[in-house]
Amino acid sequence: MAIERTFSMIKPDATKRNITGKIISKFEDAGLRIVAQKRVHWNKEQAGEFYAVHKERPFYGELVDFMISGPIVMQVLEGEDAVAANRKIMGATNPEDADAGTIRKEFAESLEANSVHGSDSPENAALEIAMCFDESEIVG
Ligand code: IDP
Ligand code: MG
Repeated sequence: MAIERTFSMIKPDATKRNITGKIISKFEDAGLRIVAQKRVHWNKEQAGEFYAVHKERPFYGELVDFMISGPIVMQVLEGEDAVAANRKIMGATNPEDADAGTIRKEFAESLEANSVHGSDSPENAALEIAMCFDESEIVG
């Protein structure tokens, strides 16, 4: 196993409910380190660009509107097998399918408002990190 970096976001449903600390604890308790972090409020263009991969899916418009409905917290997580480890800590996309103890099982409100985003591959992690952080903002 290698030390890896992945991109993570805490979504507007979670910032709204003031539970960012509870979510961040899940990453740290599992051994991932936060090596970059910032709170931002995206505009439609930024959210649309980030989720462009889902442009053809029926929920794209609603997803973009949800992602600009409040602030988000972006972070770079570092640790062993960070991409897969983060996906495991997050749980399944639909909270109804998520395992006990995962972030989405404990905190998500719905399939859309599911509290966190995490990169799904090392390649996408690199792209998403580069899209959202300058190299100088990442402090390992
Ligand atoms: P992931 O976040 O687990 O990687 P994706 O399939 O990449 O899941 O979908 C991106 C995001 O789009 C999900 O986290 C969720 O917020 C939203 N989403 C996915 N499927 C649906 C759907 O069927 N209806 C509404 N929103 C959805
Ligand atoms: Mg995804």
